[in-house]
Amino acid sequence: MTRALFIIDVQNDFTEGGALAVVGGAAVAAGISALLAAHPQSHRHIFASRDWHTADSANGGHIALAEAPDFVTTWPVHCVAGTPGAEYHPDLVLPDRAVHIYKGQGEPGYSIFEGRNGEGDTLGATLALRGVTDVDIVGIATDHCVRASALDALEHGQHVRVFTDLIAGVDEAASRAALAEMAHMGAVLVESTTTTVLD
Ligand code: VGL
Repeated sequence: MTRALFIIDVQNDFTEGGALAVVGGAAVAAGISALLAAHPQSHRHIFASRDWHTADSANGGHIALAEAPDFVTTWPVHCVAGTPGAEYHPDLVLPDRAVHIYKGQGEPGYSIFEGRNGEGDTLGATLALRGVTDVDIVGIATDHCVRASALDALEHGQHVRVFTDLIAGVDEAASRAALAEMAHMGAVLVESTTTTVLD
């Protein structure tokens, strides 16, 4: 087994005070840092994604520029590449070996599999190269980018776990539905604090 951790979009704009604030986002940042500090060896590979949207662009219909966003498929301007809102939340402490994945450049880009590392490699290619078989997923938002990333990871043949104490969602009902869908498709939902989960 070769295990990877996906840290999805723990960015200032998705946490309290951000342009698309998700309640509980800052706590997720701190919780992930605590997990990494307590279990530095538990994941051989760490991939952290950031929404990295193009400025002054609808990014493929994802961002409502003129009309009001519906907060389901259209959103206020958020995570513009290179701005403070697109940075990781300050309570997220990543090890140097973390691979940074940029996604949503001119497109919605919900799934981390739609992103690329700094060299332009897709995540799917990098996972295959590194022999990753198992993926644990944490981050924001449960009902959007966490959901899409988990479903894509399953599609890529990974064993997938979602750490339910280290995610935060935009909408409560949609997040519940997303968790049910992920589980139905084969993801294991588990708290990161469960004994043996990170052995
Ligand atoms: C996300 C809404 C809009 C996410 C991204 O990271 O889950 N949610 N864009």
